Amino acid sequence: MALRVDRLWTDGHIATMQPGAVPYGEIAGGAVAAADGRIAWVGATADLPGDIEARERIALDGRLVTPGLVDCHTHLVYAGDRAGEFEMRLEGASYAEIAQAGGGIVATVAATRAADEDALVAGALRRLDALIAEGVTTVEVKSGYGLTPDDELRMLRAARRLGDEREVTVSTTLLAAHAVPSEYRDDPDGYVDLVCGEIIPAAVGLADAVDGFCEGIGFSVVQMRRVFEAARAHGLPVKLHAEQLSGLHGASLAAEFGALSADHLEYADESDAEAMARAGTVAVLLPGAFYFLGETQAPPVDLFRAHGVPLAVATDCNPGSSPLTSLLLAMNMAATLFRLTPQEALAGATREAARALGMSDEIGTIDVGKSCDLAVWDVARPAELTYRIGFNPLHARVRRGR
Ligand code: DI6
Ligand code: FE
Repeated sequence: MALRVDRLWTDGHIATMQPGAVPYGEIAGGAVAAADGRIAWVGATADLPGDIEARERIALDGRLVTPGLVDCHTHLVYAGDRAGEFEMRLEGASYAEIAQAGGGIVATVAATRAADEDALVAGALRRLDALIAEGVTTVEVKSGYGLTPDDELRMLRAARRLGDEREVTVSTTLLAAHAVPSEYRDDPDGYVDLVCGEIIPAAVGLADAVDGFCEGIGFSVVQMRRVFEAARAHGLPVKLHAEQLSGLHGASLAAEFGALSADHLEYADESDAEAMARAGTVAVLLPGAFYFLGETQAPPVDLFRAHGVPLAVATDCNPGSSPLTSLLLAMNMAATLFRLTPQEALAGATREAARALGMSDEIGTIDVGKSCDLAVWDVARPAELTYRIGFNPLHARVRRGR
């Protein structure tokens, strides 16, 4: 019986990103076919079944094809900006000092609470469009600038709407445990009660996961344990901002709860790496925040490699610590600042980012049966995606076969 497909791309240089002995899972002179939005066939063009019937054929002329990029850690939805704080930091104040003085995250909270859902969507779309222009087909979006039940839910609804407004898959994360809002300044545990007792239950159905900021200026390991227990009770997977500015072993706590990922990780140690490896928790590296805050302690990539912890790379796009809307630049920074190989950087923005979202069955590699999300690039070699700084070689982007 003839193989009937909707679209057939031929003569591409395909980086399937399938794990194995072949770097990048490369297929020279490759072809990919899409049927009903899914990958129906992938292999060498010369090996295509002779009776394949395609409604549309597209010759790629040797262009590179990768899985659509996956940005697995963003805070795309927020209002206002923090350029003034950037100026303060350049005049000598630290990120933590600004946060303690009532700036930082809580400043964005005030602006976000004042914005309605349409305004949040409109602001986020500008940033999302920059990601999409570079081949991103799946994006994770966190709440965390509302910090009341209504404001957190409004952020999640805005995040979900991004997926209606654009051809992109959105994974939503409840980050109510991002900062203690000013009205709870004298009762942080009271805020944790609110997160566990009200906000998490209300977010079921709107959030795909629960996150927190485990830090001296955020929440302690003891407080995060309560948040994770509430998430577990409501059937939601967890992830955590951990060891960004200090080593509290939040990454080990995340691993104990079988977290999808632990993110940042500059101050993680070997015990954290061991725990993450055992749990299959992905290390999401966020070089944009490291760069923008002028940090000097890089995450222990060698330890992660030694223990077999999967490595992902994301933008952490947010107004305070990483106003970055280029996943390609994050990949370049992961290589230059954290010494990832170009192959690790591309896997980190495709296969491992998909794993960090719990979406490995659907996206992240070019494999038969997965969603046909592709990026076609005007470059010859996969390493070029990580090599250039501030250059966008995207030729075409395909989501669900279209
Ligand atoms: N760590 C970060 O890098 C962002 N959130 C977090 O927990 C920063 C968010 C902000 O400064 O607005
Ligand atoms: Fe973040």
